[in-house]
Formats: sequence, structure tokens, C-alpha cells
Amino acid sequence: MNYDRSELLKHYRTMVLIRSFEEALDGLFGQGVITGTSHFCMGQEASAMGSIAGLRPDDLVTSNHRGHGHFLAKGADSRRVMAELFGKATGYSGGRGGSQHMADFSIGFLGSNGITGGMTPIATGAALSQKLLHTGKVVLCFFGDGASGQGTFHEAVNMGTTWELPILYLCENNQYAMSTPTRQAFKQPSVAERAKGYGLTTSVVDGNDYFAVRKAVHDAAERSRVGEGAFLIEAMTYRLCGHSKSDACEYRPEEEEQAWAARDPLLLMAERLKQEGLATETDLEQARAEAYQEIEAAVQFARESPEPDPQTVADNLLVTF
Ligand SMILES: Cc1ncc(C[n+]2csc(CCOP(=O)(O)OP(=O)(O)O)c2C)c(N)n1
Repeated sequence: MNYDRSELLKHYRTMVLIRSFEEALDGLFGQGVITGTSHFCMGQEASAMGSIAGLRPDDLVTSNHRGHGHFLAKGADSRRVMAELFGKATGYSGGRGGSQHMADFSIGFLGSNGITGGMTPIATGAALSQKLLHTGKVVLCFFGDGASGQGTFHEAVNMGTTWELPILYLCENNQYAMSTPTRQAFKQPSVAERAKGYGLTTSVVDGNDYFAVRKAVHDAAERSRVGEGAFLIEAMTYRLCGHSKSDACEYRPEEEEQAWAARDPLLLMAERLKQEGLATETDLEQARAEAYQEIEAAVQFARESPEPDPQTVADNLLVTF
């Protein structure tokens, strides 16, 4: 693949932005500024950014409970994402949705919800629309290894592949569903192997390698776009944090955590960019500085934003068509 140097730097910057967004959130939870819970995607930035880099900008994306990275990679305004976490009126859902309920149709981000596997039927329905309306758009549906055990997932994947819909099911296999390792939950832990039974074209990639994910998604998206039907890509990755804010993550072997930390996607991308002469250390330093500044500005925006007006509490509860 031919890469545009400035685009690669921009994507590296976005991956740093995703990491620092959640590091800032972590601090804000610690101070009690933000309450409730959140599922961080630290360590999964390459599967988010690499996937979206493999799509066309007008393609559609659905996310899951671990979705900050997906949304920011698709082009969300970090200030409005942060404001949503603060519960402020300027947030993507007016402060009502929080971490797991944000969408922006104008950038092709169809949203997420907290129901494990809950977005797979929605993504499949969106792909059916694209097919019927001949839009030429592909839908990318992020889900986790745990979600692959849900009934909704099987129904959706079966429909997606039987009806030859323009959809990529992108499993971020971080090898744990909460504290349960995939090898304990499934006789066949490979999501791609299990999915083959539905007749899908499947592949497995190194989910910590931006370039590998980008190529796998790009190749599958272009085939799906021209009528080859549904694809499933299993991106092998690892979260470098607990499942959620309340998880001290005591169930994973330390050596396993260390091995994956050494393959941190931010480090891998920075190394590759330098090795191939696509960026200098100064370029990377500047990208990191810009990302940190953007997060500072996002936090300030969220702090200064107004609380939702109590008069609007019943707004958007009922949609009429
Ligand atoms: C239908 C349903 N069952 C259980 C849960 C509780 N739950 C929240 S996240 C999660 C694990 C999901 O694992 P996976 O799909 O692998 O995604 P990951 O958290 O690893 O990113 C579970 C069981 C839920 N939210 N919805």
C-alpha cells in the first residue's frame, strides 16, 4: 500500500489523542470530577485507528461499550466527547448518554450501546440499507470476543453473510470478557474459525499493528463494497487496563501483561514510522504535544460548559417519524 506521510502522522497523533483522552479521564475519575463508570480502550488504539484508516471517510461505523477510540478515530470532536463524560449540555448526547451512548451521523458514526453484542444487529440493518439504497458505503461493526458468544451476534452475522451485505465484522479480541479468558469461555477460542461456519470470509491480524489492521480492513472493505458480501476480521489485541473503572485487573498473569505492554501499539507505530523514514523523532514529539494540548482544551471546554437545563429533561425521549 502507498501511504501518505502526513496522513500517517495524523493517525499517530489520533492514537496518542485516544490514549491521553483516557489518561485524562482516569485522573478526573480519581478526583471525583467524573462519576459512574467507563471502559477504556488503552492498548487497542491501533485496531481503532487502523480499521478506520482502511475505510473511506463516508463509510459507516458502529461501536461498543469500549468505544472512545472508535469515535475519536472516526473524527469526533474530542471536546464534545469529554463534555459528554462530564454530563454537560455540550456533550454529544447532551450529557445524558455518557461514555457508552454517543453518535454522530454526520461523520458516519452510528453509535454504541452497553448491551454486549447489541450493536451487531443494528450494524447489519445499516448494511442492508446501504445495499438497498446502492450507496456504495460499507459498514464496519466493532465488537469484542465476549460478544461473539451472544445470540444476537450469530443472528446478525448469519443474516449479513446470507444476504451478502456490505459489512465488516471487526472483532477486537483482547482475550478477556471482563475477567473471563476466551479459552475458558469457548472450546474454539478463535472467533474467525467459529465464524467460518456461517460462510464468511475471515482473517486474523495483529491488532496492535496499525498497518496490518489498515490493510486487512482496506482489502476486505473494497471487496465487500463491490458485492462480495460480509467479512469478519479478528484483530488480536489486549487492553492495557482493567475492564472498567471498578476492575483492579487481578486475574491476568503479570508476564502476559508485560509481554503485551512491550507491544504497545503507540510504540510499534512510532518505531515503524521512524524505521521507514516516514517520520522523525521531532515529528512524533510534535504530534504528541498537539494531542496533549487538544486534551487539555477538551477538559477545559467540558469544565466550562453548562449543565443540561432541567427543563429539557423530557426532550428526545420519543421520536416520531
Ligand atoms: C447482554 C449483556 N450481558 C452482559 C453484560 C455485562 N458485560 C459488560 S462488558 C462485558 C464483556 C464484554 O466482553 P467483550 O465483548 O470481549 O468486550 P471487551 O469488554 O473485552 O472489550 C460484559 C459481559 C452486558 N453489558 N450485556
